[in-house]
Amino acid sequence: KLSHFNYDQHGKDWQVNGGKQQSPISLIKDKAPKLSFLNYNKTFSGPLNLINNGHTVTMAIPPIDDGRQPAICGCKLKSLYKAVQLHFHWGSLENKGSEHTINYQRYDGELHILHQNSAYKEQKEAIRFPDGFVVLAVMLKIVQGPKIQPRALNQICSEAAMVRDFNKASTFVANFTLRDVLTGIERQEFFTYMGSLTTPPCSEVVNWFVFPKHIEISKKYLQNLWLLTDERGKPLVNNYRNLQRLCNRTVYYRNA
Ligand code: B30
Ligand code: ZN
Repeated sequence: KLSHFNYDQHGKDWQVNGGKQQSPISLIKDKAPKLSFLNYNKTFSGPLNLINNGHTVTMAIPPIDDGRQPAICGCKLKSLYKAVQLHFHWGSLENKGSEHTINYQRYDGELHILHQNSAYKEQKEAIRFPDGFVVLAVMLKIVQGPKIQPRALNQICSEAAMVRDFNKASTFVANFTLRDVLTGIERQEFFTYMGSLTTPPCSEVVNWFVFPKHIEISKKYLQNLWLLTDERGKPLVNNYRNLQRLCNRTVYYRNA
C-alpha cells in the first residue's frame, strides 16, 4: 500500500463512531472560562465593620446599593459565591506572615476574601459541604514607597488601629469598592486547588484561588496589624498556619 490515509478531505473522511473528545479543536483565548467578578466595582450601601476576633481582623462585606452582594462565579465554579468577609494573616516586625508560599517565597502578609456558596443559607450549613466556600488570596509585600498606593488596604489597616484589643469593633465609612481592594492584581491569573479553612475546624470546604501577583504596601500601614492583641492579651502576630501536604491533589494554574 502506498498510504493508508490521505489529506484530500482534511480528515473529514476519518470518522470515529461516538467520538466525544477528538482533536484538534479551535482555541479562543477570550472563550476560556474566566472567573467573573460581580458587583465588585459597586459602592457599599452602608458603613463597614471591622472586628478583632482574637485570630485576625475581619471586615464584613455589606450589601451594595440595592441589597445585592458582591460575588464571583464562572471558571470552574458550579454556582454563585457571595462575598462575606475579608481578613488578614500577617507576621511581625521580624517575621513574614503569608499562609501560602509561592515559588518557595513567603510574603509579609496575606489577604483573604471569603465567599460563600449561595446555595447555602448560613455559614454553619455551608461549612458541611465540600463546595461551601471560595477564598481569594492575595499576597502582601512591604515596600518603601509602593508605586501604586493601595488606598483600600491602607484605609482598612489604618482602621485596624481602632480594634487593638480582642472583641473590639469599629465602624467606618468606606471610600473604596472590593475592586479597589484588588488594586493592581491581574484577576484572571491564579493558582487554584481544593483545600480547607486555615483555622480550626480546618474543614475541607474551600475552593482556593491564589493570585501570583502581590500587592505592595507601606510598612506604615501593615504594621498596624502587628499591634493587635489576642484573647489572652498577648500580641496577635504570626497568625499563619504551617504548610500542609499536597497529598493526592492537583494545583491548577490559569495564565491571563
Ligand atoms: S480562612 O480564609 O481559611 N483563613 C473562617 C473563615 C475563613 C478562614 C478560616 C475560618 C471561619 O469563618 N471560621 C469560623 C468562624 N469563627 C468565628 C470567627 O470568625 O471568630 C468561628 C470560630 O473561630 O470559632 Cu474564631
Ligand atoms: Zn484566612
